[in-house]
Amino acid sequence: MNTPESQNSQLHSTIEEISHEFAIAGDFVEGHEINSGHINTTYLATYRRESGEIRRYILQRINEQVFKDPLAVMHNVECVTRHINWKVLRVKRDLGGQTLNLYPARGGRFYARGEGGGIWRCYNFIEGCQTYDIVENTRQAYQAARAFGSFQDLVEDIPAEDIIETIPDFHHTPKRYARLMEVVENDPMGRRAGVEKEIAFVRERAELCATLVDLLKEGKLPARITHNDTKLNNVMMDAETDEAVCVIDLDTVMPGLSLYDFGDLVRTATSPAAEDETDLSKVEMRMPMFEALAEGYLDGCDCLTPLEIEHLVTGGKVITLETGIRFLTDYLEGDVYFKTHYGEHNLDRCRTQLRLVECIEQNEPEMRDFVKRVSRAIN
Ligand code: ADP
Ligand code: GN1
Ligand code: MG
Repeated sequence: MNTPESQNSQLHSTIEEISHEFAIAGDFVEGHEINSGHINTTYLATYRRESGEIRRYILQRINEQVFKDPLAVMHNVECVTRHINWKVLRVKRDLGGQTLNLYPARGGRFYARGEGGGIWRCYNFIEGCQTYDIVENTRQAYQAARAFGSFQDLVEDIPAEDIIETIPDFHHTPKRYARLMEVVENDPMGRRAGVEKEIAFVRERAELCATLVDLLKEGKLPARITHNDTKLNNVMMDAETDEAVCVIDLDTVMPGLSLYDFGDLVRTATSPAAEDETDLSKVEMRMPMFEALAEGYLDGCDCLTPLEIEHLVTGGKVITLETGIRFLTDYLEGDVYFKTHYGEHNLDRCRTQLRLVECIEQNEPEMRDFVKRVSRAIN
């Protein structure tokens, strides 16, 4: 029978089996799934060493629907973790003392093939920390932004040719827009009639989509190696002090624009509403959070050009619109990309994003003024 107990013991044996592929010492104690990400399958596995010491590990299966070439993802993650460990040692950046490390697997690789051929990897569990889906105070906002800013400086000198573009045009917002319009046209699931308002909202902002990509094309913004998925729950924060300890989720580290990285912090750390909140009156631009983000990012990152700083707010607006577009596209396509937990999940997510775009538009002059003031104070 498929009871919760039997499901649990099945999960345990899956986790134990895959963890045996990696260089982990001791006996398996327990395991469970972590559900905060939208992409990979993530398990926490606990082991007891001979000495009695408890050690925890993250086991993760790369989502091959999203990452068509998982070994290229592993190549990038290996390169980035090695580079960061080197830099932390040589340049002694204060990163709270924990970095992300891959555990070796059989055959000298850093990945193992699970049942059905899936690619798994194993990381150290970042201890004493937690992730947040919603920022509770300005200290968390500042800390998260400073960590991602300092991550930008850490990866800045990875040679671009060492990194594979695992999802081409990941943050090419005009292409995301064009794809949405294609799906709207084909309407494969017959869902279009229910989302005309959202489609119109996006259409009205077609020009905004190209703003940053155009500046890149014109050579006015630098192409950098960036994280590309700087949502709030991709940074581990000390559970007692709220200090940001370690940036995680390195799968999308690729050439990109720093403004999308700052922007995704604005998208995920300014509103008190969950990404899938259905009461849109709760979506809000909290200026103190935005201010803490701008201060934190600028404190963490030394490499930004004046034009990048000038466009920090644009970054927030564009990626929030882009993420709304991506959720809407996935909804119209039948929920094939993001993990969803109910039928209209992607649509609910899309609506909070579009509402937040409006909130950013309403607060834009104030946000831009603040960036000007804080960047003058730093220089
Ligand atoms: P996804 O791509 O699905 O978002 P993540 O790599 O972000 O996958 O992992 C999902 C969640 O698992 C994170 O939000 C975090 O809570 C937890 N997690 C991932 N890696 C670690 C780690 N090394 N230590 C502790 N928790 C982790
Ligand atoms: C996904 O993997 P996760 O949950 O950290 C997505 C991001 C989106 C985000 C929206 C590889 O991030 O691009 O902005 O969901 N990651 C990928 O919440 O597509
Ligand atoms: Mg994640």
